[in-house]
Amino acid sequence: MIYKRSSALFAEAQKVIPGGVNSPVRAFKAVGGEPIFVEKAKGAYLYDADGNALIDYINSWGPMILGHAYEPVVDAIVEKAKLGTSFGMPTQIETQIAELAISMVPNIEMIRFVNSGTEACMSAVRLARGYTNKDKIIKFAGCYHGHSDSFLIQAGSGAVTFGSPNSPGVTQGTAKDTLLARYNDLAHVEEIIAQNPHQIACIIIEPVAGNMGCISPAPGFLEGLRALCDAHQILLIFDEVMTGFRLAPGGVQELKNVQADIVTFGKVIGGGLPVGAFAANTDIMSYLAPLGPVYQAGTLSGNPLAMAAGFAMLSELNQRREIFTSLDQKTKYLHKGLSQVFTSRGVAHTINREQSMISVHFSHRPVTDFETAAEAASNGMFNTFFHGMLDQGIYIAPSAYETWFLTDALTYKDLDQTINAADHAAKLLT
Ligand code: KE4
Repeated sequence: MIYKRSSALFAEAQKVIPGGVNSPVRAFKAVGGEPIFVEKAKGAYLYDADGNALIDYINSWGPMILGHAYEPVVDAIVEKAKLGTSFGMPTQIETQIAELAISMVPNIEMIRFVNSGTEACMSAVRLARGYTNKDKIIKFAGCYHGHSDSFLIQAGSGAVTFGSPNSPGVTQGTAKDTLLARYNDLAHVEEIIAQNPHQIACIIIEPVAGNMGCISPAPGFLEGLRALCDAHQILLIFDEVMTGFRLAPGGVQELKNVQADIVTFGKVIGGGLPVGAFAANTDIMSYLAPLGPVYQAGTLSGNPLAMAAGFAMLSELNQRREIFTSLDQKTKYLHKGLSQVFTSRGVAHTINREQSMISVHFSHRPVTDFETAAEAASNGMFNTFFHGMLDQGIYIAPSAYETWFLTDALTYKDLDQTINAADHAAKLLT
């Protein structure tokens, strides 16, 4: 594949944007090489600045569950834009998407829209602290909840890739209130709670993790967290920015039948436009300004274009729930094909999958937490695999700490092409 134009665009970008990108993980720092500049996309395909067609397994890190430039979403944005793009005043579309989201997701009665997953998670933690009148939070090593100070304590995703678990700029005053637990280790959570009696406002977790590869909760783990939260008056926050409206219409609460107290959303809920949200029962949400004392605000929160895009996306997913089955079947097919390829090539591997989230780890050991994910990532095999796939026209996440997100626009022909590409890339690993 030729990337001359991307390379030239990258050189220009680096003069005026730090690292030439507006989000670090896009910079290919973890895998080496230069980022690819995309020109347009349609369905399961990206078309880059050099005219290469790539099968996309990032899909904007999750949102494009129905494929790029999905017509009902694009049409909704275009129609809405003709009526004005932002007012800083309430509009009916905000109520419509709120009602729809609440009808799809269990255990939520009210929802507040913001502009990113970071904002949703940051606001959810502030709400939990305000509601419980306690300061400390528990998060899990390898989980990423956005770049708010309280979360950049051995975060997953980009922060891990850059090997700066505690980002400069995060004060000790902030860091002291964030307690770190091991994912899938209930005893460790119990120990932390015992060490900080009556001080913990919330436990925030990716109920299916996606920022250290895809890692499922061990059987009983989420249920155990629920019981601990009930016993110690701690709020359980499910960060469903990635999993919400992707793993099931009602997200992981529906999939695993475990109830969170607050749920955060992003990505799919915005249909590709900047939207985040957090939701809970009326009692908790009534603590939010202007009703209650916990302040939270945003000029573009509930922006009509973003709401129209999200409403069109959620409406499609709500009406055509067979999409979730189709996505699961396609991902299962890919999982089987990849595993066959690696096995036939004698490449040690672990593939983790939950519905349409999947990740490949070149490790003999199961990947069940940050430590095992980091160990698998340390041998450099993923980076070789990444470039091998890219050379075959398959675009997967440029980091071993990320997850592949499938779109229902993928055909089985695309999946076969992906499996064949993996066979070529696997040869580079032997
Ligand atoms: P944003 O602020 O990037 O919209 O959302 C933060 C966030 C919160 N919670 C979870 C579970 C997330 O996965 C994310 C963001 N995900 C990364 C991909 N792993 C975004 C990609 C990027 O940083 O460019």
